[in-house]
Amino acid sequence: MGHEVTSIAAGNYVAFTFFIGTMAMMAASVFFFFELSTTSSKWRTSVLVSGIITFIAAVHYYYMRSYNLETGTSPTFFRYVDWLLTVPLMCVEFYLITKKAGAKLSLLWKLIAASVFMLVTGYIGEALNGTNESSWIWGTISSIGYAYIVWLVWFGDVANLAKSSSAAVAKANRTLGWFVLVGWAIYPLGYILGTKGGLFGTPMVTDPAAASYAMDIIYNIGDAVNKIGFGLVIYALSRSEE
Ligand SMILES: *C/C=C(C)/C=C/C=C(C)/C=C/C1=C(C)CCCC1(C)C
Repeated sequence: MGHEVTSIAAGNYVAFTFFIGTMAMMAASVFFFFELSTTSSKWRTSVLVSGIITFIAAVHYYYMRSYNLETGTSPTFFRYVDWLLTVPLMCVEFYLITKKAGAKLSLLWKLIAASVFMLVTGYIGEALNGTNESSWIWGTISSIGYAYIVWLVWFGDVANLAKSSSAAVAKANRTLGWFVLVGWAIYPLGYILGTKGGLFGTPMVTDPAAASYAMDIIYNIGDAVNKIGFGLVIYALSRSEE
């Protein structure tokens, strides 16, 4: 512990963002869980899912922080396990808010399938091809899943159902849509900087250690913005509409 604390304090920015990430995710989980008791039953499951998302992330961040301190490398495996659990749960949030307007389970499965496709191909690119020039090909394949989610939320079934729902749901969906379009775009940026294939085969950061540093910091910022931000949009919805 003493050793861990000193090596975080000694200007290790990556470890510091893992540390802050752990704290932020823990604090957000406590907040969402405690607020459940004053949340109307209509929105309780949605706010609960917000808390589960940040809680799962808090546990992974705790592990990733130690992993990063002990090995000095990116915790790629834990990162993707976290995402494989939390991103489908974010898809569940879209399903839950549009369910009353008639969202079917098939829509939930479309969202989940697209997110798993995006993440599995991203993992192949990062864990198995991150140190060779072809990583950009996997990043591009992964982006197809990402683009499909953006499309569903902005123009597809999610958008249409949200529009035919209450004004509060329509507004929440638009805000969540911005998170998916802009907030989630932080991740491919981390991937471009952190893998050797970078931009169409050209490494953006040539030193491998610096590349993995850049990638972890960007992913950690992305997670804080998106997981906590998503949860707060759902929370605001639960407060604006009883
Ligand atoms: C809480 C975690 C979230 C919201 C993670 C989202 C991750 C992505 C949107 C990742 C996307 C990627 C691409 C679009 C291409 C390159 C590979 C990925 C997996 C980084």
